[in-house]
Amino acid sequence: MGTNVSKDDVERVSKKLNLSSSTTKDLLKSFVELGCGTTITREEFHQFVSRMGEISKERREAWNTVFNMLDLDGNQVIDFYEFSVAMIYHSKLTNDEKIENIFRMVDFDKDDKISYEELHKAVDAAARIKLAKRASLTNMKTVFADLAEGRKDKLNHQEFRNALLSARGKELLNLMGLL
Ligand SMILES: [Ca+2]
Ligand SMILES: [Ca+2]
Repeated sequence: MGTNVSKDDVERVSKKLNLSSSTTKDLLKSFVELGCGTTITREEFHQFVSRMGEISKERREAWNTVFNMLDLDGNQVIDFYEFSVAMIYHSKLTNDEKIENIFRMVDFDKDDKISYEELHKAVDAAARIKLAKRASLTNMKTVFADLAEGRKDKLNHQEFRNALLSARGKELLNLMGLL
């Protein structure tokens, strides 16, 4: 099967994510097998997810949010790099890279800050697709207040990084199924 992903894009993934050429090839193979050409559109993403089982309306909305989270640059398609980040999430990334990617995933409006609403939206979506425990959502306000040390309604890069490295932050990552 052919691919339209350019050599440069493949090299960028391999370099940026520090992957061996065989790992990169395997990822490219999975990407191509999704049959999406160079990028995955929102509709293709939904089709792919629905192949994994029946999708209720509520879950479709949650998957919409997941799509927004995977679309790190917010250009409405998932490219090979964004796909690779998602696929190797648990194994290959350093803590620093994970935190950087989580920041970009949760910053839905791309204003370079994380608000309570954004964090809640991310955890809620994770709960709906069963990555997170729903019950824990009730105290998200407290969690955010703790992360922000009660000082702010939005966290910038550095504050988010520090927050995620705290015990509360680890709890949050756990909650989102990201640890
Ligand atoms: Ca994108
Ligand atoms: Ca934001």
